[in-house]
Amino acid sequence: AVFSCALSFAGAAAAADMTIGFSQIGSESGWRAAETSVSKIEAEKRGIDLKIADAQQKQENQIKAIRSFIAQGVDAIFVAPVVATGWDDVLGEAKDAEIPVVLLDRTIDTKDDSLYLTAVTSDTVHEGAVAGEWLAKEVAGKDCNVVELQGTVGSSPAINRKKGFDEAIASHSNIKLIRSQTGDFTRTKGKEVMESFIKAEGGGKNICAVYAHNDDMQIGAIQAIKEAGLKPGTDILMVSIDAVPDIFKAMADGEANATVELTPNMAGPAFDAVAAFKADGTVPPKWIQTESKLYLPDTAQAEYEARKDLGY
Ligand code: GZL
Repeated sequence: AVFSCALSFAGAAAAADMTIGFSQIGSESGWRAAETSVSKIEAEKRGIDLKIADAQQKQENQIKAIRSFIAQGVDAIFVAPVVATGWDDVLGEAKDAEIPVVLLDRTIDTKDDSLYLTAVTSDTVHEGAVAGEWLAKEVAGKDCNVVELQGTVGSSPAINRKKGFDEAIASHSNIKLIRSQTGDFTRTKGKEVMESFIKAEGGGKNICAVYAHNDDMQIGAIQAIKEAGLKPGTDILMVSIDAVPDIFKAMADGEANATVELTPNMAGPAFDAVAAFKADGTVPPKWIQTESKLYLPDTAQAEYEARKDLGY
């Protein structure tokens, strides 16, 4: 927070005539849609020409988009990397063209962190830990079989949210992770996988909780649980991540129990970091971290109201 408000006037002026290419993953979740709409608002505020390329969740489309932005000679490139590996070559081409790259909301596996100026992301391991610690506290020592809906295979949030949750429940022998599968961060897949978990676990009676790596898969799971004749939020505890309006609606209806916030405004701090870098060479920290606050049903209605018009 200190860094981003240290933006100099020169930085603000530099922003005004910048063109930035944004290789966006797609619109797999409500959160992703909000990130796109918020990045447009933030660009508008700064007079930045933002060109967004939707990759339909395919890495090859992101690589094509990045190459096109390089050919256009944009001032900077933002990437939300759909998976963590396979970026060194194309980001090396951006580096050779002296175009700064900023990673948004996900990170990459690379030995060469000079390939990007900074990464604006939450601590996704911590998000998983917050979810695990909440569940441990909620069940208070009672036996609890958990099923997990993982995000996109190979993406940094899916890898890290699993890691954080596993570490948090490791010291609670009463909590057992009995099934874990990817729902690819989407409502449809989240529902399908939850239906298979319910079928495999005694019609759902054997399931005490669902941990979903994002709220969209959790909303699909809620539908599956209700169609199986069970009550999500009471028969089965529901904890997930993103803090999208629809999870707050579910909480207000007693169908979800906890969510961990992920701000959709990753682009704002990224714009400011690039503007300062362009204006006077200010090098930002390699990681600009956004916060991960836990939300419970007691504030659900107010949080729903606060988010419902943000383009989720
Ligand atoms: C996490 C972000 C994830 C969201 C999902 O930082 O990359 O991608 O949690 C989205 O909703 O699909």
